[in-house]
Amino acid sequence: MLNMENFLTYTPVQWTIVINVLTLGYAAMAAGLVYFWLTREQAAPRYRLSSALSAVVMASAVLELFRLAQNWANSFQLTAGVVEAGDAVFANGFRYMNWSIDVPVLLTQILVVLGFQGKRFKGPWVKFTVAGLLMIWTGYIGQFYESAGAAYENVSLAPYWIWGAISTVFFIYIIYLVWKEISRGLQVLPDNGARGMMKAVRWLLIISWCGYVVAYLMPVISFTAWGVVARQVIYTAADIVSKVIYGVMLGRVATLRSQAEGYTFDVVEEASLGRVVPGRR
Ligand code: RET
Repeated sequence: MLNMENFLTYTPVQWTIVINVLTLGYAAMAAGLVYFWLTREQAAPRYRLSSALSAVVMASAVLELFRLAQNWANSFQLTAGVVEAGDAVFANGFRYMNWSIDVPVLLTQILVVLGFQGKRFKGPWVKFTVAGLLMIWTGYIGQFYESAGAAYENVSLAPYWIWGAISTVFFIYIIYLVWKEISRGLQVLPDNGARGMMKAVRWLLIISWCGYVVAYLMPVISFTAWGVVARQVIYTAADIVSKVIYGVMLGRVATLRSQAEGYTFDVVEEASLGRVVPGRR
């Protein structure tokens, strides 16, 4: 069964807002990729994996969001002043496949920045990964039923609610774990801004992840063209906050922590070669 996007017609303005917002999405991820690559040495080697993980998230998101924007462009055609469904199918499922990579990686980043090692790392890592994948894949099944009732009159909306509810159980478990692990990790963070930043990360994660839930609910909130526009705007905002801004903040925690532990990053002029190289003191 198809996503609600396929059953509606759009004004040229609505269609354009969506393609523009989807483009902003992958442009922001490409910008993030450059940022995380260029700033990777600002943290001590021990915490540098955080930048690498952000870069992994960016690369997969650029590809997925680019594919999704093309999918939007190909799925509709302009006929007599309105944009209506064409031959291709528009599928938000691409997003869920991208989350299968990004959610475990984003959660792992917390453990890296908190400096957990050995069993202290592996225990929560396994829980984060398993719960994250189950949250996404159960929601993936549920979203196939989102147009039941509204577009498929004889199909029940029940599977949509049931799979959504199962997914929410895993979501609540993840939020509980995030809260618990960060609260424990806060004690080892220095008081030079790192601790405050990590507390902010906790809230940023919870609020931005709720955006994905609102997007899932959009077909029952408003099965309209403006509902589609709102959904793609919410997805994009949630993506930029939960991937890019989150990564920048965790990178900052890693840098502040590295500084408190005696690591400094400087740019030194190599006079003989006349070029600027990164150096460490
Ligand atoms: C679903 C289904 C409905 C119930 C819940 C959901 C939660 C989704 C979340 C997704 C987070 C994605 C992220 C992606 C970053 O790349 C699956 C929509 C609770 C929380 C952070």
